[in-house]
Amino acid sequence: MKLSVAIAGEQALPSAFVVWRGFEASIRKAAELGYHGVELALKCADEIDPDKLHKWLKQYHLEVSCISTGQVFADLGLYFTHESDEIREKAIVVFTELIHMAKDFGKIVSIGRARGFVAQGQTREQAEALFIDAARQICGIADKAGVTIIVEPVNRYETNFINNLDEAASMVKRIGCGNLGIMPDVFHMNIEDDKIGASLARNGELLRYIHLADSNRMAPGQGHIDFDDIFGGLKAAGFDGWASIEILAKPDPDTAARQAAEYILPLIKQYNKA
Ligand code: LER
Ligand code: MN
Repeated sequence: MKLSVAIAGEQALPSAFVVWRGFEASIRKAAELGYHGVELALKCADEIDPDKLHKWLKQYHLEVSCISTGQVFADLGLYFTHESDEIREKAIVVFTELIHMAKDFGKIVSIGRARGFVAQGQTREQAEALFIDAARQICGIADKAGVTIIVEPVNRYETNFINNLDEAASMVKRIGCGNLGIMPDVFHMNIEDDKIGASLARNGELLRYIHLADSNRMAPGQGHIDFDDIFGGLKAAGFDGWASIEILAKPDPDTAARQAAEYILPLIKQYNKA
């Protein structure tokens, strides 16, 4: 397992849930703290110059773990359950560009809030059908590019659609694409799943990536989540992918990132030895 930290561009909204903003400085600081990679929270591919990104990653010996897409929803207002064909098609265009970028950077693209939700006046079946259709299109494009797509269950206060790992797993199986998996986020799991470690183990075959935060969305170690339970569940699942720190930048970005690295890096070292 390797550890990354979520970062975004200078202009990203507060809802980007990243520790640092500004790509070059974030990559440098992540390397200084011992992270192995950075997760890029992007709203579109032209937010970042690929040549500069290659240069900074090489200079600081870091990788991109994943491109995450919450801002496609939160900033651009695009999502896959929208009743408008035009909005859904725009969402697919933005995802297609991010998938092409991911060919060179991380080979994983997340579907977080851009999955959408069950809107008023829409039935759950209608929302599911729209999502399934869009997810199959996205996965087809990603498959040709050698990219994996991951669906993130998100808690009930943010969406009414795909809240826990069991729901994500049954949706992923219905969609039926080999390059589609799940990205658990333990902050959401702490609200929605029965037991975090047990749910990770039970859904292990579909885990491709994981977001780490504590119960209060502060750095791991600052709340009451049991990280031994999480690492035990991941071990039972045979997980060997990226864990990524996605937390509030409190008390300040540098402190939060340092607290997370100091708490999780030793656990990862131990995990990789066992
Ligand atoms: C994004 O990864 C996330 O976890 C969500 O809480 C954003 O709404
Ligand atoms: Mn998350």
